[in-house]
Amino acid sequence: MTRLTRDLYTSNHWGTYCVDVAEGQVTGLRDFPEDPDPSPIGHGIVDVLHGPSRITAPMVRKSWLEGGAGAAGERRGQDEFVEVTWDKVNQLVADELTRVRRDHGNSAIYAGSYGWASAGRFHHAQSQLKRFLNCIGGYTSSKNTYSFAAAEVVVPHILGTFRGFLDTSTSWESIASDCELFVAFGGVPLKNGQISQGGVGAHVQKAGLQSAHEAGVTFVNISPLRSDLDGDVGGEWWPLRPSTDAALMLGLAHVLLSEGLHDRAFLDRYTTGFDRFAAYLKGQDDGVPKTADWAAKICDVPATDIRALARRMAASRTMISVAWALTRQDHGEQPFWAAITLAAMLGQIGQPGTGFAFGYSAMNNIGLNRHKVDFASVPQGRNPVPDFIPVARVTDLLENPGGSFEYDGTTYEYPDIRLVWWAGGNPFHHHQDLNRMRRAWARPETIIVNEWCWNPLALHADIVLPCTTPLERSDVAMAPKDPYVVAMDRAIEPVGQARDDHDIFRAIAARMNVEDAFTEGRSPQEWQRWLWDISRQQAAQAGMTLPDWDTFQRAGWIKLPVPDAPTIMMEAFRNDPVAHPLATPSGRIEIFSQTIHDFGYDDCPGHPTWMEPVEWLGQAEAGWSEQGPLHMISNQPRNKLHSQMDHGAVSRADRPKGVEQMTMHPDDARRRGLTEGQIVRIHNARGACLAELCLSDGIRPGVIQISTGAWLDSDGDLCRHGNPNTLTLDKGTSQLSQGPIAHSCLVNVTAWDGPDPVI
Ligand SMILES: Nc1nc2c(c(=O)[nH]1)N[C@H]1C(S)=C(S)[C@@H](COP(=O)(O)OP(=O)(O)OC[C@H]3O[C@@H](n4cnc5c(=O)[nH]c(N)nc54)[C@H](O)[C@@H]3O)O[C@H]1N2
Ligand SMILES: Nc1nc2c(c(=O)[nH]1)N[C@H]1C(S)=C(S)[C@@H](COP(=O)(O)OP(=O)(O)OC[C@H]3O[C@@H](n4cnc5c(=O)[nH]c(N)nc54)[C@H](O)[C@@H]3O)O[C@H]1N2
Ligand SMILES: [Mo]
Repeated sequence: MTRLTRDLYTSNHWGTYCVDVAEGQVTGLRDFPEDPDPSPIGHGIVDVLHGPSRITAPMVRKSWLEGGAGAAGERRGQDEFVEVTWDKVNQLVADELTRVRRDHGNSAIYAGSYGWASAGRFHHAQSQLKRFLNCIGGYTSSKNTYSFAAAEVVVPHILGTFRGFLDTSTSWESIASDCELFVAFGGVPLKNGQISQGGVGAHVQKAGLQSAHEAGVTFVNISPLRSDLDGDVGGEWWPLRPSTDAALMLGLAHVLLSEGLHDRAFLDRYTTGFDRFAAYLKGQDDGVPKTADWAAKICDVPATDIRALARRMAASRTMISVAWALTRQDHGEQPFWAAITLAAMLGQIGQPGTGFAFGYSAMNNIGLNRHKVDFASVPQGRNPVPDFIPVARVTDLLENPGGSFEYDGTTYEYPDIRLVWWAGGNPFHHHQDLNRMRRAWARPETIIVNEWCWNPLALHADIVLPCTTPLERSDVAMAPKDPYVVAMDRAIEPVGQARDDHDIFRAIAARMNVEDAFTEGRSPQEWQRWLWDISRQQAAQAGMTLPDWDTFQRAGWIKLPVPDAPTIMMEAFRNDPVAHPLATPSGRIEIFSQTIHDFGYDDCPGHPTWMEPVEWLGQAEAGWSEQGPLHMISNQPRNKLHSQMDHGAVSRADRPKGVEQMTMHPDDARRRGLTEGQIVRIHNARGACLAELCLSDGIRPGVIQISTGAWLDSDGDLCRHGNPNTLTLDKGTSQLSQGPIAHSCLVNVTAWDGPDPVI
């Protein structure tokens, strides 16, 4: 290949960068010139690529190596690892897969393997893992995400599709030109807009928000955190009690109904079931009218403000945004259903700048005006194993083989898992109640993990297969939700003996006589061209031209054209609901869903409903400190993506004392005799973690905030490093969706008088 005369590029979920290399090492990343608001997150990779936490050779846990499958159990996370050759590890893995399949069948392999891995169309860890396992008879899989499982299941019943509308959010241009009032449940968190799955060329959220502000849009930030709305746009802050948004929305809806401010014509033409919902609002079913006063008591915001906001919403061109976080709480289906219903009552859905949307700035692509292109992805093949779990039910799966669970109207059974394989995700980051998960994790006979760094997942595996990072392999970042397509250059040789995930699976496939099925005779380079050629055809169908592969490689990146007109969600449906019906049973917005009603779930009735969360501040329960419980918000970190590069410089810079920082209101600190900068212990019946205390009046009293992402560092049930998932509750949102509920969590906070945490 001819030497490139251009910059080297790398791309990941947090952005595109130019790579500087000297003597075979990455010396730094430079911001992508096209990006007006680059994220610092990417720079976190530089010092850890070759750092001490890098996994440089295949490793097997001593107890597993000596005692065989089933011998590691409780010793996971404890006994040492032994370095082995690739030859040896490949044989161990092939033999173990053969044993498990022969004795227990393929359903005994759990490879739901949830997680974000890295950007890159070919080297997508999960796709490679699943493709490989499908070549040998399949695996137990997982459904939905940790991001918004409740919405993924409930919204299709209401609107026909969730993803379809997530992908067509009304763009910022339309908000700037046509919105007057932007009501943001969970705010517009710019920290999250740094990310977009599969790659980002230019970050637009800050500019989008700013332009709307300059155009005169008024923002209302309904959130326990003031910082969920950028201070530059002003706006009002409504610090409601966490996990009560559904009640607030019902209160707003009741005002609209009782004052006749709802759009009856819209409801008649575009929705079904409003009367059933209205009966509930009026209290005809349960004797409790869902008035502003009723909502005020639950949410702890003044009833006069609720009434005033409802009237303003009806009198203005209003956009309602619901943060994805609202689904990650008990009954997380309800805030989204209630928000859609509220927007339907306002009658502005499908018009410029108004209606509703799911989570502006949850990622860079929400509100970004672009064409969606169905770029090709690695074909995963067919999985003949029907068994699956809703993704967040993984501990239940391991604890309860043969047990049953409900999901979207059907009863299923948990298979008996003997082998777990994770590639490209970190359950010791993402799952709730990690102490409970750690105990369940001792049950499978074998745990295999592909990782590049010694994070807690790798430390809890039996067989660790060292993989490359994107900087050590070539690929293409083509994210269907971003107009930039970027060549991901191989900047350096693989570190140590690390191999690409594809290559790891190829070698094991060879031992199991399925190499041809796995590779189809293509090299990684040939696969990438293949993906490119199909994507080129798909783009052409969408009216866009991708250059040929060689031209693209010479250029390093391209930008696809963006639409001339702003995107307006549900415009076609609004214009003609008969010609463009929704994919629901009625073809309309289902404010009442007969389907869900008929499932008979007491925790998810047939219309938006307020149900008390299992844990929330409205609860008077024993077991909390004298000062009362605190509600813990464990939201996304601003300085990294989840747990990735937590050991890198960017993440560590925000953590001068080594432990994660936690924010508390000064009044709560005073009541507990705590002072700024002190190390505290956050605890409840499920576990504990340490944190450095930061004080701020930008948080609702009674609430604390600690970002996710700190690598678990367990001392019994205490995490010395500040991982909040030692505290969160592992329970499904409801029997309908079984989504995770990290944000519904009560804790105590007390001074830590133990030794300083050593990380
Ligand atoms: N308390 C609480 N918990 C939460 C949340 C919350 O709000 N609060 N949010 C939830 C949400 S929305 C999500 S999406 C999850 C995220 O959870 P995850 O997606 O599991 O978190 P990541 O840290 O991104 O994990 C990705 C892993 O892939 C590895 N990796 C990167 N590139 C490669 C590669 O090329 N090959 C291989 N084999 N591995 C690679 C990284 O080192 C990392 O360990 O967390 C959830 N957990
Ligand atoms: N920098 C960075 N950006 C990210 C990620 C990351 O790890 N780092 N992760 C990405 C991923 S995978 C996802 S899914 C998205 C998630 O996007 P979101 O779900 O929007 O992310 P969160 O930060 O958990 O929550 C947003 C805000 O909701 C508020 N909130 C929490 N509970 C409540 C409540 O009960 N009511 C109200 N009104 N507000 C509440 C919190 O104050 C929080 O700051 O972010 C993406 N963006
Ligand atoms: Mo997510």
